[in-house]
Amino acid sequence: MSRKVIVGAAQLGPIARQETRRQETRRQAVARMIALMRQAHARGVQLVVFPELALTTFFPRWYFDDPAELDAFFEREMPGPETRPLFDTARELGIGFYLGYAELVWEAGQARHFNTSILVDGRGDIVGKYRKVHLPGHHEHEPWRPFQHLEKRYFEPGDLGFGTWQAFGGTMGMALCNDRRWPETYRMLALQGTELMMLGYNTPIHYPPVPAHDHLQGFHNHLCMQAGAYQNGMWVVGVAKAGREEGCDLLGQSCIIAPTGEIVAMADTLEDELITHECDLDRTREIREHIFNFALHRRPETYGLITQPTPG
Ligand code: ING
Repeated sequence: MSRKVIVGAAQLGPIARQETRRQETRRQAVARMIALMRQAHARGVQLVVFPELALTTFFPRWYFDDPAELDAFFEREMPGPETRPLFDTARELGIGFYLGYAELVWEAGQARHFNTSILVDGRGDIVGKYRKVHLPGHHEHEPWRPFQHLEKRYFEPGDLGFGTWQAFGGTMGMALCNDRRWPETYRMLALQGTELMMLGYNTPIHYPPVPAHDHLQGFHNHLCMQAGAYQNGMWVVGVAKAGREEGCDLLGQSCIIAPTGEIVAMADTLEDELITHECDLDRTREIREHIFNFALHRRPETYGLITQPTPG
């Protein structure tokens, strides 16, 4: 009997920066996400995927030297007062979700900051957590840029590695934004049996270091995810925070990609938008048992360089 899971990619439009009214921003974002969950329920969806940093505006676009101002964008507990309605709705509707958010956690008396995602099941329980491995951007304030991309300053590299979780009838994997550009992300998850990889992204159209590539952002976005899906025989769900957010144009084109690399559903607005697809997890076998049968065809003894520290 085939294992089909109806997946919803819940793209979000811009989220304003209202750091003076922290709760309102979060509450507004949560209310928008709950509306998308209810839309998803009406369409038989079992798993909803939200974007990266889905509770606030993409704050790494600014330089903050006041730690308190920066920490206002982070969640100290999950669920917390403003996010608990998401979990309650998951339980009410029997729908699971992926949520990207900024995680502030105290460990051994140290405040740790991560760009994090969680996987929540249809009972409203957290079944998995991932912390972003590939942090793009820069660490120091670079005033020459029209906007900053200070993920290297505000987040620590993820310390949980690439994990998988048994949920929604199959093996699920998570990633975040820039991770989707690195082939290692997909291969690490596929080697652990991932059948569906989900990720959120906040991708500015303008890339200050190489503006000549701005018009290629959409192409590169799909190129990476379609290649990753095909070369690893897995479903890939990529979900944008989209639109003009605080003056910065963010890429949309959220999509659901089959193990063949085909885009089977794509958003066509830059706002809150739900796209869905019935993903047959057994279709991963057409790829993983043939063209990319790892046991038959891979030659890891020749790949040693890939795990060596980057020279230079
Ligand atoms: N954003 C971007 C991403 O990897 C970026 C950073 C933008 C890289 C444009 C290259 C080009 O999609 C995040 N949040 O990683």
